[in-house]
Amino acid sequence: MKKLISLLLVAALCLTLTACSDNNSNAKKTKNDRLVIGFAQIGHEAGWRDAETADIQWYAARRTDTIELHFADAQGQQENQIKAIRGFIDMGVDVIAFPPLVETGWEEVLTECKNAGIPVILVDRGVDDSIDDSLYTTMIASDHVWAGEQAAIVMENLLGGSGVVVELEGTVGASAAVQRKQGFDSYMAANCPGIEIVASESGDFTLDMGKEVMASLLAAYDSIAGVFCHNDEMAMGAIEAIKEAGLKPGEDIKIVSVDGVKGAFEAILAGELNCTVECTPILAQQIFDTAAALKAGETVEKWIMSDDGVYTADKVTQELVDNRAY
Ligand code: GYE
Repeated sequence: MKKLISLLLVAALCLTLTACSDNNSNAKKTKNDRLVIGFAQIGHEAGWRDAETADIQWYAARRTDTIELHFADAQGQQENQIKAIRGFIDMGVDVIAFPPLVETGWEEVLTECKNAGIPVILVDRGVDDSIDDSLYTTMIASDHVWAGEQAAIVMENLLGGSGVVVELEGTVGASAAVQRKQGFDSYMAANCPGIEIVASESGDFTLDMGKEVMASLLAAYDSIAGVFCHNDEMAMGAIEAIKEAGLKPGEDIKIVSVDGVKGAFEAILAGELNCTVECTPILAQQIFDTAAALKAGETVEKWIMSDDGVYTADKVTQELVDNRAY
């Protein structure tokens, strides 16, 4: 009898132990099981970038059981982005993501990422073509050359094929600026002999600079018929400068820009902006899904391209503005 009791006790103990170990394996994921991702943001030059940041932080904050986000703000300095990336390497994150402030100067730190075996996702901007493309894994971004071409086609129609045009460029050396310019200028050169681009200057993607540069161009040229702004923020500045010069934005001077932020749609409804070519900053889901795939050892496309639209006045309604996510 005693034997039987001890046998039963041992059996009960085994069952308990099994239950315990099962419990353990079902327990909440430990920290290391989470997708650890380092994001080195450029800074917050305008609403567009703030929307991108908010989307990423919001997305990660709702999934803290599976995602561990380390977010750095480089305050507009490439060297700070590089520092942040090196910090992520030291931490041993699973994936590093960042929008390269400018196209050049990344070889060294990208090589360090590669040597550490950490995949890199470029976000919203690219790096120079001459960089060995094995140094990054993929890019999640809009097609900026396409955006420039679309802006040129719309401008050509707005001007009826002839007139003087000026261009407000984005941050010097940023792929988003270089490629939008390339798309716009080459379309114009190939298709619009009657349109002359008389000036092209950087407004650094900001409203204040856009306004300042536009004011100086208005003082230098009195026959400007159109302005292509590399982002909506500079278009807002240009609108202010045009008004201050006693002219009507959208009528006396046609304005086409890029991004598709809510404020641009409002300006289109007000008749002060003629078109915005979309470039979505809502990239979080793609960033985290891609990072998870990379952590799982999957291969992904080299360029995950956003699906953007072209918004001329005929396509913009109050409903569209009200439902705009950014
Ligand atoms: O268009 C602009 C921002 O890199 C695509 O950067 C991004 C651009 C965006 O400052 O508004």
